[in-house]
Amino acid sequence: MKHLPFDALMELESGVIDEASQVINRRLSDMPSFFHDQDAVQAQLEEDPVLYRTYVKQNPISSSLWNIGSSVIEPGTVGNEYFMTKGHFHLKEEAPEVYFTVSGSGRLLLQKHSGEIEVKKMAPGVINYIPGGWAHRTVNVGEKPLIFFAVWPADAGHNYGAIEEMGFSRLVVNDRGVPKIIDNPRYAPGLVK
Ligand code: S6P
Ligand code: ZN
Repeated sequence: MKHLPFDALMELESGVIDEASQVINRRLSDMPSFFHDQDAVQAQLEEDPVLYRTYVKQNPISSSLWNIGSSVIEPGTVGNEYFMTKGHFHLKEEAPEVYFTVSGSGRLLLQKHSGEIEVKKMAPGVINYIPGGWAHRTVNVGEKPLIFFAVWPADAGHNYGAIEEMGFSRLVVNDRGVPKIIDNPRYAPGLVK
């Protein structure tokens, strides 16, 4: 298999990767069950805000071993829960990932199947290493977009179902303007491997 060099340009202001091969827009209606306050979800579904966008660039000439991408999470809340990504395990469980935050302020939730959880800060310049076997979700706790760059093995794949079923054991909520980590009352460990 041939692996050829390629370049990409990420606009630092917007997080957009030029000529991305895939652009994913996620609105509230794409993930209503992921938020704990279902009354707030119903109330905000009419407006159906875009929560985040992801730009993925694959080697256009040969299949590459790595995907590169960026994500832009808008500021805002559903009820008191900050806008966030769905979160996922990689289908290929051992596949790791690296995030580099360009701008904004966030939290990275990391959780293993065993329930072990860690919460990391995301801020400009911070590099987060996500080992294989840890589900990962990013949360924008600031007032402007949270923009980060990511690199991960091209064959990692995404398992969203496990997180949709069991959730993360912690929620990140806006408590009078301050981000707070609280227990998730709907956390259902053991439902899914
Ligand atoms: C891919 C990587 C990111 C996320 C993106 C959106 O492995 O972790 O590019 O896909 O941040 O999150 P999610 O959970 O909706 O895929
Ligand atoms: Zn990932």
